[in-house]
Amino acid sequence: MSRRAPERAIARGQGRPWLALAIAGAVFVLAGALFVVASLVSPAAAHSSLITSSPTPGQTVGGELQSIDLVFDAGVEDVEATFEAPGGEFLDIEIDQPAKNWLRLKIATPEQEGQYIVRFSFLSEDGDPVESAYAFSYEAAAPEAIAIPESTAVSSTDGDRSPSLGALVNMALAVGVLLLAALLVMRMRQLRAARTVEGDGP
Ligand SMILES: [Cu+2]
Repeated sequence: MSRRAPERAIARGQGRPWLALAIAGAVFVLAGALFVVASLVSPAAAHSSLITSSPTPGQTVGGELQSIDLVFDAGVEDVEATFEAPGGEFLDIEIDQPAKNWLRLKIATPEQEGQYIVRFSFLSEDGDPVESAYAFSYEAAAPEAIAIPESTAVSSTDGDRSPSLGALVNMALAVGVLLLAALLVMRMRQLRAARTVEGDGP
């Protein structure tokens, strides 16, 4: 009995490293594949949504309002927009796009006071079609709309200047998977060590 135990321990010790290596290898390959896929997919995965506008939704503005600015957190394409006056009449607009995430609807200063509705649709950076609308009020004597500083609009547009949330999530995922792999390898070693000791013992 006492002679067989060490033999068994050796036999196990020879078998386990392959299993541990195979599992660890598989996890590492999977982590690598995940990381590559995630980094390929993420630049196109941004869903563009409105982050700021001028006038802002619900705001009452006055003075010489000649443009409506919409700033998104990612680029927009194939933009369509309408501008509806208080009486339901659709006014002429000209759509300008100073940056890929920045729309400027050029309008004539409203002649009527009341609620105006801005409707817009576009293709998101991830290819999703988006439709949205908001209202603001115009009263000639009210303060003018605060223009969106160019730096705000352009810096929030540029995905290259700061890592996007998507990229951070991907990095966290990759680190998590690598950590799991490391833990797994450690656990396999512990188990093997424990079994070797068990086999040696009685
Ligand atoms: Cu989307």
